Amino acid sequence: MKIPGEAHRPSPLKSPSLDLVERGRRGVWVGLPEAASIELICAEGPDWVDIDGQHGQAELSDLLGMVDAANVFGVPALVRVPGHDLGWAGRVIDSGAQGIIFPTVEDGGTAARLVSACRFPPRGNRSYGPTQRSRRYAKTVPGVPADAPLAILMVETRTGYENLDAILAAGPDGVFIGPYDLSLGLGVDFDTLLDSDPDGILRDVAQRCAGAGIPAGIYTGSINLSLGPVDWGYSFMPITSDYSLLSTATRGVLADFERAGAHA
Ligand code: 3PY
Ligand code: MG
Repeated sequence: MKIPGEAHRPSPLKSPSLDLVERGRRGVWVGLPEAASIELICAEGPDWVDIDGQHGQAELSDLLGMVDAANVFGVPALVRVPGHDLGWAGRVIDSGAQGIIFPTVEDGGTAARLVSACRFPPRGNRSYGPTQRSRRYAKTVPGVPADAPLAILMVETRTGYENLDAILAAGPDGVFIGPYDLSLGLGVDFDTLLDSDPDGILRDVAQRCAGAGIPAGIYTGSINLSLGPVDWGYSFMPITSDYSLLSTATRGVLADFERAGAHA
């Protein structure tokens, strides 16, 4: 019988911790469902990766290999889930992810429910399943596993922004702005929102998160678009993605080849 929390040969793989305040600025967003591409990316030393289960292609069964491929390089892996399904969320954090990003959180009740799903009792109501996999549980005593995974909530609508205080009151480990969705909701162009924050909403979110002692992050996807948010107090962001790296690198090589005069 499997003894909860114990293994004859414990895994040598350590679960890296994710510091969203001091080491969060050089994240990489991953959409392809490939452990091999995560491995290539993590060997270059980003601060963290996020496996995108909302708009990317990864399935639940891909996560174990993908998270391990990041962790083997000491890189923490987050997973963005497609929605607010708590069963799905439990399986994602059981796969060993260091944190979970929930999209489109719009009110305090939802925020509290999602944060609770990431914490074991008595802090929350995450279910304990040590008979399946034990190596990710820091403690071997059944019933007192460490509350490791970070619960990060996305604010990406006007309603979410209006309810920011209630969302912060749920005690998430981070708030993450989705500027693509938010720009649609606000009727502002994406680049303009990140460049100049015309209505001061991004600055306001960063300030209120700082007031609550909760790290603020934002999807930027590029170095240039990260400069404003870093200035405004955002401490974690993905500065590129696997999709973007592949397409820009391929475009560059094709253009270079043409410029070199070798194109048929
Ligand atoms: C958004 O910008 O809306 C996002 O969800 C980023 O992935
Ligand atoms: Mg979004």
